[in-house]
Amino acid sequence: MAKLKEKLKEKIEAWRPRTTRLLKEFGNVKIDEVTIEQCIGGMRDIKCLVTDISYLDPHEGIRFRNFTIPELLEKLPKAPGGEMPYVEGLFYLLLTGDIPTKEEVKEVADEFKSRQKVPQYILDMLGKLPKDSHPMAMFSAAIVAMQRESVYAQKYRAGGLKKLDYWDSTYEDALNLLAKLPQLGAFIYRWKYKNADIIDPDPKLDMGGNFAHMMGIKKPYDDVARLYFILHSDHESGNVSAHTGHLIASALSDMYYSISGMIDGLAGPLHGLANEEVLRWIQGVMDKMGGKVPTEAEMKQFVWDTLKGGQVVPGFGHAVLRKTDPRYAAQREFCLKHLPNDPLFKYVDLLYKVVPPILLEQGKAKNPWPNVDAQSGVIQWYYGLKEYDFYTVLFGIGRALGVTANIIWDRALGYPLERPKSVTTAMLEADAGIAS
Ligand code: CMX
Repeated sequence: MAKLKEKLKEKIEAWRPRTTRLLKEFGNVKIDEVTIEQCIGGMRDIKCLVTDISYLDPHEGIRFRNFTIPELLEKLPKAPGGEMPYVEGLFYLLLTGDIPTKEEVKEVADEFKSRQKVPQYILDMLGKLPKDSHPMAMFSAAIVAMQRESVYAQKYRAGGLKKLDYWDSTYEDALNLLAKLPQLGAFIYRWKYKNADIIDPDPKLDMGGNFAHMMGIKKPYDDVARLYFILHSDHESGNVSAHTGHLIASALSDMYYSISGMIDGLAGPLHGLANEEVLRWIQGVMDKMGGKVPTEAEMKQFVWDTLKGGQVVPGFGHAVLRKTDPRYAAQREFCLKHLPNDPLFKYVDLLYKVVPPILLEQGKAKNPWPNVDAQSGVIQWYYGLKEYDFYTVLFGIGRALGVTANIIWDRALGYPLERPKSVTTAMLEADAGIAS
């Protein structure tokens, strides 16, 4: 058994009694109550999911296994000659809670390399889709079409699999799938936008390095890829993509179904697609400005026009955060270091200045500050990835790291089928004392 899996097994066995005890001895303890506003309003803030992999504090931002983003970027082992940590090390941390050594990172990287080859039938299938299919639809279709590879589904069907062992073959599915996502993403990109001039994976490279190589983008794009995948990996369990993955897996659907579904949720403009929307919005402004950077007053007018047109300002606001997203801040720091004079960065920087006061003045958004998506397109654009409808695929590759880690733990701790209860409007009216 590989060392990571062995270590994970030990961690799981040590953790299980905590969950079992909570359920058996304290199952009736109340941790929250639900209002009508929460019931109609998308279940905001209701505490009804458990994960130990990341926690989102509204005023601090995300912690992965209790580490903030700056701590992670400092502590995780880095690729030689690069500024950013190995993505494989982040995955190790998400799964085990421990910062890996260089050797432990190498072991995960070797595992990924041995599993990275995407089956030819998937590449053939992608090649038959219409060229104007959205990259997220292609990505999701490719993942679900690989479902026949699921080790867990095969074992489940064969019978005799014990519930406490579900996590083991789920772990195999996670590694098999994660290892293939960079090639799948890069294939979609090169097939759709680069005349199907496909670049094969390089078995010597780590996940970020290999992705940059297959995309055909030179250094430091390998570091950009590492940064992206790490920043987007997890944001606790209640966001649409993570929650969708968890929900599907709770029916004991395998990793391929779960991750394909989570990609579909990520593809919404209120969620991961916002990074594409930000670029589309800025391009619209640039066209109107004939390419020059608007003055503050002009930019304010564009923002107000968007709001008055009934649209949201993409890249701003958040369902949980109440401050500037630390994932935004990490990317802004990267921009200040590597591309401070880039015109697009200047646009984004100007938006950082003008949008929050406008959203505050409008008085609707609970959080006027930028989220991860406000900044992420700029770096991609700068390094030559200008096809912005591809950006959410990058988010998806990263998010799969967190969602797969969560699903493995869901299975390890025996979390049951998810099944919240719905009520009718008449029942809510009765609760409110206004029933006719
Ligand atoms: N621009 C304009 N209005 C906004 C806004 C924004 N950026 N953010 C929130 N609002 C509005 C909402 O549309 C809502 O209006 P209505 O009452 O008319 O429906 C009101 O403010 C209250 O919303 P909220 O409670 O502050 O925010 P939600 O939890 O409902 O939604 C989010 C959160 C992210 C969907 C929302 O802020 C938004 O639409 N932002 C723009 C899209 C975006 O950047 N999404 C990416 C989020 C990060 C990610 O998941 O990738």
